[in-house]
Amino acid sequence: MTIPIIDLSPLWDSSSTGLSKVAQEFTYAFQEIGFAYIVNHRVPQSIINEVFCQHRRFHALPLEEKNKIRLNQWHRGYLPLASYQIKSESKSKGILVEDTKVIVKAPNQSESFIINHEHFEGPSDLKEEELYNRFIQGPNQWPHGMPDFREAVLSYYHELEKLALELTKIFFAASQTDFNRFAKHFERPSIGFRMLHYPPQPSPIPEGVFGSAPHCDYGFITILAQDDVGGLEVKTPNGEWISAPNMISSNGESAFLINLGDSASKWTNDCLRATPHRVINRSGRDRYSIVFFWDPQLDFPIDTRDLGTRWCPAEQKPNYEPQTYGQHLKKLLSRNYDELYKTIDGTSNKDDSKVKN
Ligand SMILES: O=C(O)CCC(=O)C(=O)O
Ligand SMILES: [Fe+2]
Repeated sequence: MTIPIIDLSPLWDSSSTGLSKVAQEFTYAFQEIGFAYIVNHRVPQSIINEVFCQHRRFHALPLEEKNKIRLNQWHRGYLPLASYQIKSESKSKGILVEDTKVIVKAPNQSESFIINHEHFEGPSDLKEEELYNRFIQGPNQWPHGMPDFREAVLSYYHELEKLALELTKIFFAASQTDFNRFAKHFERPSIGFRMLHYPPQPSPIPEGVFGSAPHCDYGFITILAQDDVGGLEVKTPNGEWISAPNMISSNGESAFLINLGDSASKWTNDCLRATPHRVINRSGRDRYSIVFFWDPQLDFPIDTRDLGTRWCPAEQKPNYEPQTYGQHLKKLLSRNYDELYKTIDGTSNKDDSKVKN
């Protein structure tokens, strides 16, 4: 089994036939394997090159410098090497695919710089502190004295916002549902943005030690860029792990890898796959990747019935009860990061009442 390549070119002629052609390829990719490369994505290569250059600069800083912006309770900032261990198990169609408790023996062998969307949700008369106390809302942190870093990261981030919106339209076309009915839920999306550095894992690599332990992403759509070191692996439906290296398309541009998160899969009643993936850095070299998690607003209701009958016929009961994206995300994030939040800030994000519904 190989990871399909979706050429986005037909999308840019703005015709509905272009969109439906791409949507067909998207449907095939996400019914079959749950990962795809996208080419002709229109993100300038110069912006990709620059963000990777700044990515390396940031992680080359002394630990003391990076620790000045340690991850805070808003889940923004620097996450040191081996500081958290994945605990959420991965399911597909309700069946356990990765039993994390059994498989994972050590924290993830990576360090990250993380920013998220910066807007704040809530009534306009709420005070800033109250907005910050809402789940996952808060200010980003930036390394001091590195304006070029910030500029490169934000240029890339804004390009990926545009691309993610196009991918969302493809998702809706694949679901035979009018995107315009849902567009408002993506006006202030929940975005997670993570620049990961994986030092070489010392050989022999013990079983259960991963750069990134097997997991499914939590949200809607993920867009991944990586260097040429390799190490990312994707689990096919028949249980085989296949490698998903960086791909340079025929026009010389880096392709992106895309995948769906749990919430998108649940929304399609498990018809489109959220696929487990992992990183093991066996290369002996440092690996750098950038992950862009694009999700709807936190108050977005995930309800299969809203997608008409494309994924769940009217007479069939959906596999999941409706819930908001915020409820879904909070459950998964707190499972994996709760201890970390406590150790850094003495606070816990366990209190569900802070999720905005
Ligand atoms: O670094 C990678 O290639 C994958 C990272 C990943 O899967 C994640 O952060 O969710
Ligand atoms: Fe992931």
